[in-house]
Amino acid sequence: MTAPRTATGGARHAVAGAVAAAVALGATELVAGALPAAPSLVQSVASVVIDLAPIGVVRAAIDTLGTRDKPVLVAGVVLLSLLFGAGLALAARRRRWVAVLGLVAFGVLGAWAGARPPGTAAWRPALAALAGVLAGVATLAALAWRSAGPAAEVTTLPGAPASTPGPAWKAAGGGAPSSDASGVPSALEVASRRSFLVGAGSLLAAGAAAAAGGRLLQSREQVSARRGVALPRLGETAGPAPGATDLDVPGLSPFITPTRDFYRVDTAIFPPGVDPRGWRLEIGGMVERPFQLSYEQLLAMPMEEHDVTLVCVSNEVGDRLSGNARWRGVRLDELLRRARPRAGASQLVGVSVDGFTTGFPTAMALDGRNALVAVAMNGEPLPDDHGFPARLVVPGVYGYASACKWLQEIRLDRLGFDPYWMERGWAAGGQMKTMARIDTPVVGRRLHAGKVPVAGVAWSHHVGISKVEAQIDSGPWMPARLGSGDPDTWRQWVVEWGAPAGAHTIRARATDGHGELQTAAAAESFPSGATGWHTIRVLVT
Ligand SMILES: Nc1nc2c(c(=O)[nH]1)N[C@H]1C(S)=C(S)[C@@H](COP(=O)(O)O)O[C@H]1N2
Ligand SMILES: [Mo]
Repeated sequence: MTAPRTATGGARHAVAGAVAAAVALGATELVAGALPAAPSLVQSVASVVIDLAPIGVVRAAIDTLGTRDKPVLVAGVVLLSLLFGAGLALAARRRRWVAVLGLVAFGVLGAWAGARPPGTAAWRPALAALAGVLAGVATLAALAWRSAGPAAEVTTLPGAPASTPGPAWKAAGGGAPSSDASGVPSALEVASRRSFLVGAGSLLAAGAAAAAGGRLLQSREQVSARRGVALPRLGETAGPAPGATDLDVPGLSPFITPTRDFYRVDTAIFPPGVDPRGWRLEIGGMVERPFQLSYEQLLAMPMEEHDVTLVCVSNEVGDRLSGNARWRGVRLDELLRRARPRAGASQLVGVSVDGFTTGFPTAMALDGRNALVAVAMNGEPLPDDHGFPARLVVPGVYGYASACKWLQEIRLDRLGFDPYWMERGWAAGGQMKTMARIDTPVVGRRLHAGKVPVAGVAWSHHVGISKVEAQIDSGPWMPARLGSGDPDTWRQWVVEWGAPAGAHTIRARATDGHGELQTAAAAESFPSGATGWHTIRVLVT
């Protein structure tokens, strides 16, 4: 073989390998989607990456990518798989069993990752992996192994010479059947390359379609699991009607965050997709009378609805990892009274179906605040992303310590137990810090001299906001007009600014319901939540 042909062959094998990996992934997704309660193997492998990655790396990823960390991780797993496939096909040019072995190893990894969560039936991920291995090997065979040479491939392309009048065809001198010394590809080579690319392209499309179909089946399964969920009607509705209290300022966060815009932070690649029929909530641990509730029993209990602002402890000053929703659910203190916590049960631990845990002082759940086991958000059953079928919502406590999604157990424990993020160095307790955020103007956006509203939201830890002030450059602090709200929600604020041309610094600070001014001391989010006055620079022209 001449050198140029070897290079072409190498590229072909690499492409064939990458396509084989893509088809293999597509097949696993399709089979996983078709089987009830089977996990996506791509998602499972990504979960392994999250679990095994050093905590600093996970933190850095969340810091830089925010809520996009998961799509990026999944894309990374897919990309690495394609590279692995390409490398494998190259390594297997002379020994095909190397590729078969590599694909089998790939499948075993996927099956293992898929079977890791406790309670998963191992045969389902195994079956999905097997489909992937078979599809991968078949793809490699079709693309890289089937033909002995270009002549064999060209016959698969009917009418090839007539339909390939491209420049290469012309350069080859009207149909010379072999490469000439100048390295110009022959007609047969051009035809065979086309046939290869068409084949590779079609298989890639088939793999993508299989993956999309699998995802669709999986989401259908989750939706059908939730169908027929009838939420009980409330006798009275707490709080003002959604939107009624909004200060009308363009660019300002609405008082109630629409569910689709609500931030999402969790360790799950995709939400677990809980089937409410088999789901039970257990209230146990250090209690006199442990008990269990089915979804129906939970829904039959007296419900309350409250507006509560959730904040993620990873929210740096000015970040958007917070949202305000109308939550409906059963009072946590009622459930605790029924279970009767024992002396020394100083921590309330939330356990998720995916093993994630939260924990905060039991006393906070019993001090009269509106802590809920929530089943609905903004008038709808909780979406999968936000914890279906039930989650904890505890005013004034950061999400990592309290807001357990896909809740499976409320376990009373001692303070010595470290929940998921505490085990990884974040502070115990989790009480929220007072914060004022400037939503508008937006840094980098062009501003015209004249009336410019400065507006945002401010929240405090179950104490509420009594005052927000904004300052332009080193001018006086100007009190903001406040929107309504209660101790457990953020409040919108706005200051009308007559903006002169030039570069300006805008600062905002809040005072809580006890009259305490938000600290100016800047601290990053780790380990107990960011502090400092949100400060932005804008240019007015
Ligand atoms: N099961 C589970 N629940 C969880 C988490 C998680 O990783 N897994 N993350 C917590 C964190 S850190 C936050 S800030 C909130 C976010 O809730 P949201 O995604 O509904 O906004 O969920 C909490 N509950
Ligand atoms: Mo969080």
